[in-house]
Amino acid sequence: MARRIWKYKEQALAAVSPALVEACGNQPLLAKLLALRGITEPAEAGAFLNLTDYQPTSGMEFPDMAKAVERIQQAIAGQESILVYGDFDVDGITGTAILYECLKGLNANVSYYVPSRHTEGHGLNAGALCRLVSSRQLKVVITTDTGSSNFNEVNLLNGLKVDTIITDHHELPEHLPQALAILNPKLLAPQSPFAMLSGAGVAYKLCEILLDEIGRPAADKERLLDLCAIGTVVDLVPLLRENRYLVWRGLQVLNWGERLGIKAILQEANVNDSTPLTEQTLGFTIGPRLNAIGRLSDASEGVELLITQDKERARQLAAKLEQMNRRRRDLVEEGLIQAEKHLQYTGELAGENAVILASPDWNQGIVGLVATKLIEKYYRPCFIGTVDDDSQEVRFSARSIEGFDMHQNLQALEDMFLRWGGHSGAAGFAIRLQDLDKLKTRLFGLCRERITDETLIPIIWLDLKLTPDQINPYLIEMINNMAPFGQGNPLPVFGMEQATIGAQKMLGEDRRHLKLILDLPEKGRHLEAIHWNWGADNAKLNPSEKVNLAFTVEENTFNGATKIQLLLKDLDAPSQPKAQSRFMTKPQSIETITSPVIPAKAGIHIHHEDTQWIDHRGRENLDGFLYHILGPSLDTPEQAQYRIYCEGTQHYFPIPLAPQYFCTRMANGTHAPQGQLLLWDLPPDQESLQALLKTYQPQVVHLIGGKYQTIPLSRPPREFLQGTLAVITRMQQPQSTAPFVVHLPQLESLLSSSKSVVMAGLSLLNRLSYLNLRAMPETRQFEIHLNPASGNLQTECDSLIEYQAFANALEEVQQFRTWMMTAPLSVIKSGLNHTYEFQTDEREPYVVHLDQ
Ligand SMILES: [Mn+2]
Repeated sequence: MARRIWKYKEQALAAVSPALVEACGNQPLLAKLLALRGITEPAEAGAFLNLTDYQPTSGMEFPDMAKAVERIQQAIAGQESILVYGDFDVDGITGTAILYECLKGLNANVSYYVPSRHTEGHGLNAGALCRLVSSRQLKVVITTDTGSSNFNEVNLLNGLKVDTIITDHHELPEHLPQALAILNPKLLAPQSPFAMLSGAGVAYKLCEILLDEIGRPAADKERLLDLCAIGTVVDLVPLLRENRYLVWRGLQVLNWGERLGIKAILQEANVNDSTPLTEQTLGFTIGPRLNAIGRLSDASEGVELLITQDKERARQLAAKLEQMNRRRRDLVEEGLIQAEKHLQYTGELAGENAVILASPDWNQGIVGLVATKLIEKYYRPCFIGTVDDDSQEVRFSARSIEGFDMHQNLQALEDMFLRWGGHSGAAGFAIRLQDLDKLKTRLFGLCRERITDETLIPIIWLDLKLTPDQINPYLIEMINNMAPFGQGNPLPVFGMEQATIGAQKMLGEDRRHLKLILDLPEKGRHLEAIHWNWGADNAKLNPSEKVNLAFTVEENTFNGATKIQLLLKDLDAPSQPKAQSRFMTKPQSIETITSPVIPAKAGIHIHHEDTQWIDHRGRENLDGFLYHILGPSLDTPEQAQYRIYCEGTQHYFPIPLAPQYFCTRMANGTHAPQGQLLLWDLPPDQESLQALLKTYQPQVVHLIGGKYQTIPLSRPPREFLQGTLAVITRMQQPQSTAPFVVHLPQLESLLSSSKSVVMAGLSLLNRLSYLNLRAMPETRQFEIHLNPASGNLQTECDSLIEYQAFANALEEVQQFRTWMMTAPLSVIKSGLNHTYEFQTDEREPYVVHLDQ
C-alpha cells in the first residue's frame, strides 16, 4: 500500500474557548472535535449534543411556503389533479414518496411521475409534461429535488394553466422560473438551519406545514421522517443542524419498522432484523438499492416500493431492487475491468493527470460509479463517458479529487459542452462525438497545467492525535454522542504515534486482513487493531516495531465481552515501503507483449516490401489528422483511393463518409488496388490482416487503431457473448421464429472479431441451448434456430469447456490487437513476411464441434 499524506485538522484549529469546553460537559477532547466540525458557539454545541432538546425550525422560513400551502389546500378542497414530479435519484425518489404519501393521506387527487434517466434526463421534461397535463387533467405540479432551472418548462405549464410549486435544493439560476412558489434553501441565508436541506428535506418541510395547517396529529408528520432521513443521508448533504436532527428522528422512525417497502428491502438484502438500523444502513444498504433502480430501470418503481401497502407487491419490488443492485455491481465491475485494461494497453496514464475514457458499451447509469472506483485506484480526476449512437453524443460523468474543483475547472471547456452541470466534487457534461479527440487534448492539457504532483497524493485527514490512555470507554461514549455521522460530520479519525507491536496475525480465508495487538506503556494493557484488506502485497511488520497509526475507534462485542478496537485506515512503519509507485504507472513496454504465433505454412507468398506503412498510433487530435488527409479529397476522385478498414458499426468513425469508403474483411469488389488503406479498426488476427492486405493490395497502409479510443480493446467474455447473442438475434426476421441462415464472415465482421471467437461463441451458445446450429460447411453458412427464451444470457457457463475455448479465443484477439497497437512497425511488417497459406476461398474452412 502506497503511503498517503496524513494531515491533522487539529493544526488549523484555534484554541477552543472555555465556554465551549463547558458546553461539552468539560471534555476538552469533545470540544475540539466539535470545533473541527465548525461548531464553536456554546449554544450550538448544546443543540448538537442534545438532539432531544433540539427545536426544529419552522418551514415558514421559506418565503413562498404560505403561498404553496394555500394553493395545495385549495387543490385538495377542489379535488384538482396534482402531480408530484421528482428526480430519479434517491433524494428525488424519497421526496416524491413523501409528498405523494402526505397528499394521498389528505385525500388529494394526486399522482406522481419520475422521468427516465436515460431518455429524459434531469429536470422537468416538456414532452412528458404535455402528455401528463392532458391525460391526467393536471392543475398543480409540485416538483421535488428538481425544477429550479426549468424556466421554459414552467412557462409551458403556465401557458397550460397549470400552477407549479418548485421544491428543490439545487443551485439557482440567475433568473428564477415563473413558478407559483419556489421552496429552495438556496433562497435563504447561508446560516439558516435549512441552508443545507436535501430535496427530501424540503419536501418534508412542506408536508409538515401542510399537515399542521390542516390540523393533523403529529404522528402523520413523523411517519414521513424515515423517508426524509434516507434522502438526506444518501444525497450526501452535510449532517449538521436541521439535517442531523431530521436523520436522527428518521432513524428512530425507521427502527419502528412499519414501512413495508423498507422491511422488504432489508429482508432481500439479508440484513439481520435484530440489529438497529443506523445511518450506515441508509448509506450502504438502502441507498444503493434505491439508486440502482433509477440507474438501470424505472425509478418510479422505487417510489411505489416506498409507498405500497401491499406486502406481496413490496416483496416483488424489493426483489427487483436487489437484482438491479447486483446488476449495477456487475456492470461497475465490468466497466472497471475494461477501463483498466484500456489504460494498461494504451499507457494513457503515463504523464497524464487525469483518466479520460469513453465507450459505447457502458451504461449511462453506472459511469459515475466507475469514475469513483477509478479514483480509488489512480487518485486523479476521472472522466468516464458513454457514446450514444443515435444522438452522436458522448456523455461524461466526472469525479474529482481534493484540490481540483471540478465545476470551476470545467468552465474553461464550456464552449464544447452541449449540456453540463455539477459541483466541486462531481460533474456531468455532454459533447459531440466528433469533438472527442479535441476534448481529450484540451482536458488532458488543463489537468497537466492545474494539477501539481502534490495534489496527486491522497490525503488522510485526521482529527486529533491521541495518547494510548485517551483510548478508553469515555472516548467511545463521546463518539456515540456525535452520531449520526456522514457528510460534514464524519466519524472522527485519530492518530497515534510510536505504538509498539506486540503481536500480528493475518485473518480471513485469503489472509487479507491484518490484526495487531499493540503493547501499551501501562504494564499488561493491550489494544487490538484491525486493518481490513491490508493485502498480501505489504511487507510483514517487524516484531516490536514502532508504528504510527491512523484509525477510527469502535466497540466490538464478541461472545458477550465488549472491547475497544481500532480500525486502521493507514499504518506508517519503518518496515513498510514508502514508494508511491501505485500512482505513477509507466507505459507498458513493448517487449512484454509477445507477438502472436504465426503458423508457418507453405503457399502463396505475399510481398510487402513495396508497401509503405505509416504509424499514427497514439497520435493526438485524430479528428484533425483524418480531416487533413481525407478532407481535401472528400467527394473528389482522389478520395476513391482511400479505404477505411472499419468492422462492426461505422458510427464511431469521426468523419461521416459514404459507405463505399469503408471496407471490412468481406471484400465486395469495390476496392481500389494500389490505394491507401486506413487501419482504423485493427484486424483480429494475423490471418485476417493478411487477407485484408491481399484483397486491397494497398500502396500505403496507415496504422491508426483509432477505434480503440472509444471502444475498449477487450471485453469480458460474458459480455462479448451477450453481444454475440444480441447481434444474432437482430439478424432474425422481426416477428419470426423460423430458422435463418447466417453467413459466417458477415458475423465476424459485425462482431469485429476472429473466426475462432465466432466459432467458439456459436458452439457455446449452442451448448447452452440459446440456439441450435446446423452447419453448412460448403457455403460457410449456418442455419440458426433461436430458442425463444434467448436474449438475456443468464446461465452460469464459466466452468464449461466451450466457455474456456471462447474466452481463450477472445484473449488471443485482444493480444493480437494489443500487439498491433504497440509493436514497432518493423516488427509488424516482418510478421507479414511469413508465408501464409490461403485456401481457394482465401480462408481456411470452418469447423465447428457440435457435441451435444
Ligand atoms: Mn438532491
